[in-house]
Amino acid sequence: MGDLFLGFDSSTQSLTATMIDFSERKVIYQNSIGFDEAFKAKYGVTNGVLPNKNPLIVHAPPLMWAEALDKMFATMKAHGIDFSRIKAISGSGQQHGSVYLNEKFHSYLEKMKDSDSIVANAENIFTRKTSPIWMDTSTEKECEEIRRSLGGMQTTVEITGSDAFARFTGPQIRKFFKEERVAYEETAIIHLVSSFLSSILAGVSSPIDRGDGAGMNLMDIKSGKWSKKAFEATAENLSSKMPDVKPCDTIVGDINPYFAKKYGFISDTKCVIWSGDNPNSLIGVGLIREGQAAFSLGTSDVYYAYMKDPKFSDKGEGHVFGAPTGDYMTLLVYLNGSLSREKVRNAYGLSWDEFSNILAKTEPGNGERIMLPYFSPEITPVITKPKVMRYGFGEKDVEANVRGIIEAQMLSSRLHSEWMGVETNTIYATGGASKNREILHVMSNVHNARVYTFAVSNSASLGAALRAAEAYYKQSRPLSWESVIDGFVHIDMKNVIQPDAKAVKVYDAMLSQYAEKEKAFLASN
Ligand code: XUL
Repeated sequence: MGDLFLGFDSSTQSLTATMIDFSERKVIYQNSIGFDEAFKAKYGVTNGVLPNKNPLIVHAPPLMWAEALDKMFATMKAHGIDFSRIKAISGSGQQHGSVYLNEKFHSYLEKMKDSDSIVANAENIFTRKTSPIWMDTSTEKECEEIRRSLGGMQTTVEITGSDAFARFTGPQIRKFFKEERVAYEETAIIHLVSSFLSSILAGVSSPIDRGDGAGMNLMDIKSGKWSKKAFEATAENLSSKMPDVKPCDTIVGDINPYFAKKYGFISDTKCVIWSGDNPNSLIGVGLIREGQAAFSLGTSDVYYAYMKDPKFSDKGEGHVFGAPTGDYMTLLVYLNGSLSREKVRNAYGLSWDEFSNILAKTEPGNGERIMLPYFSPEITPVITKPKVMRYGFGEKDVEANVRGIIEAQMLSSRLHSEWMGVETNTIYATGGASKNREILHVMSNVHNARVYTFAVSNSASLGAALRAAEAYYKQSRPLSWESVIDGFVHIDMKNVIQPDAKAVKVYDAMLSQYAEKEKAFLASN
């Protein structure tokens, strides 16, 4: 029996816990609590978020995230978990979401130590009752103001690692500052989802980690410190409201006595700073070297990679975040992921098997037919007025549409990741659609890379548990990241997909055609 470490993932729709036995190199417990199932009646959420008349506004109740943490511990206790063996805990938060608190947050955390409820004394701690999250797109105006004040898109990217994006925290803070000035002035602390939950767990207001801090348009990406210029571009007096930003291996403190007493933790169980879900996933899928990328095919598709030194897109595409290794990671988010694949499948009444069969029997390159797959608004590239474009075929041609959407998604990920300047030879495919091997063949051929799949899911909470272990051991005997992840990342070696040289050639030639079509569409849209 070895040391145990616990990792959480507080995502949009659920809280997941992953517990590992570090010396046995095993995940020994996994569980998820869906927010709707557990809290719909109390908090009124649907898919984890609050309904709003304005589709651009997407908020969630922050106290629900804290309550879920308590509920998870209670569930684990009921499952017979021995909390006294857990040495350290960390977690992931959905990135960009923000929590606005007044001075009473400190006394709330203090009082919690002797309380038996996580919600007691919490009703008056928030200056913004609900938290804007990453799905909120209501801050385009504030993005433009921040961008302009920082000297344009390119300098915004070079200072903060990303252009100003609607879902990023800085633009959300600016909107609050402009629209609710009194409440903004009453705000003493602005936390991310990650640092808010890190605070609850440790019983003290937590710093923000450098990995997640990079998703705010407020941090200087190269120094890993807050950017004075970005603060000034965002809101008055912001520096007094922001927690410190700290490296990803920071130990925030010992566990909040509230949890120690209620669940039987030893009092010096370490709370390691929480990070964003994407930096944690980087570790959870084992991306610790250049040339490796991961493609998560889910509701939105996310393409991300480890990066040694920061490089920036001159078109403002994608993001550079801090990696838990102390280096960097890059990320592209596509809103037209699974939902768009499903739209095509449903339009022709196909099963997923039939969809795959069409991919298997049709030729790479789709007979020079190209689709631009903007079924809904898109982030990469930014499309606000969605439209599906079909070049050389019509809506009725089932086969061309099926191959068209998958090739478009893969060509777009290659095109828009070129600025990362990394020759990708390995892609780890995760997410629901990674079960579809025909989709992975297209991925492999478009990127000319080997594609691997995984036996383990929940990469963000696993990554958080591994980060907890790394930070814990660093106190006495630092471990290399190779040895931290060794044995935890289970790649399915029997089912590796190798690129096919002929198809690779077809896609090499098709890339510039795709880029031209996209450019023309963007110019006219
Ligand atoms: C990343 C992003 C999402 C959220 C989802 O920039 O917006 O991946 O982190 O949890």
